Amino acid sequence: MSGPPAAAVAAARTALERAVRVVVFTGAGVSAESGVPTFRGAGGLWRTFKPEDLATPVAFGRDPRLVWEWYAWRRETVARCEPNAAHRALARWILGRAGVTLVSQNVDDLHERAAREAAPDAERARRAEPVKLHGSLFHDHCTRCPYRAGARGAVDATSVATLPHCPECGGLMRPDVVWFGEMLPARRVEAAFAATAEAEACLVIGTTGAVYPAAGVVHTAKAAGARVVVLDPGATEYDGLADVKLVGQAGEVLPQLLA
Ligand code: BV8
Repeated sequence: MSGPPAAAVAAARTALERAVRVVVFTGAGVSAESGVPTFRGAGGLWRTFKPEDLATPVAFGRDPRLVWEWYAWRRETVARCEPNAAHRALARWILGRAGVTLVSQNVDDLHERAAREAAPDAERARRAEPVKLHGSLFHDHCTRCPYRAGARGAVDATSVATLPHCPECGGLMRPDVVWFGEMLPARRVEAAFAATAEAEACLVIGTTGAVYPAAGVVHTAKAAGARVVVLDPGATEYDGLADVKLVGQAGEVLPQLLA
């Protein structure tokens, strides 16, 4: 795919350089070139699986083995993937300037991995780590007590008894992601929308903008007067409010745009 016209990239770069505070909002598309399936695109997860069957508390209550099998498969798939040129260009750019808040819908931890690769230490890496609105594939939390931990080892889904259980209270563990019909973590929503309300530019990468309340981030930025730059090879819900639309792949365009 040939990239966006140079004039569009220049206009986007100017919008980002002029902004003291920037919000970057990402979706599954930023990880597509790493081999992580998107949700709605060709080969997208929702083409094969129905979200209401797998990504809701009701589905988990109905058949926790099926839901755990699916998350274990996604975890193994993502664990074999590497951050791509888009994740890396973003991490370098954020560490190289002030005033950028990265907000992501992704649960694949590839932004975190790129931040840790790019930063000299964990402390500084945190500046390039995203506000994770929808959680992480690589953490679990107890369905009964506040216990939460990094995912350990393979999941044995042969029976409910073999599924991960809480070492504190014996309750059934579940993936630490936000399912449909569930509230997002309040502190993360506050952090994302606080940064958005005062941003002069908003860079949107690889999202259809169809899932709320996360999708509201870009509308809030626009309403606050931010210049909106949308990078996506396809059509998105944000095209109508974009000041600059860059049609292209994140891994090809971001290294140019953020150089
Ligand atoms: C809630 C974690 C409240 C789990 C996810 C308002 C209006 C309508 C509906 C609602 C509304 N408010 C709430 C709802 C209901 C619902 C919702 O939004 N439904 C939608 C489907 C209509 N929202 C909720 O349920 C939310 N909770 O509202 O609670 C509440 C609760 C209780 C009581 C009262 C109120 C919770 C939503 C969170 C769900 N969890 N993920 C998991 O991953 O398993 S959502 C999940 O899907 C992702 O996190 C992400 O958010 C979404 C996928 O979207 P994208 O990332 O955009 O991916 P997609 O495939 O769509 O697009 C990829 C894009 O990349 C494409 O544009 C493509 O062209 C592009 N691309 C492809 N290749 C590249 C590329 N771009 C660049 N480079 C490339 N190489």
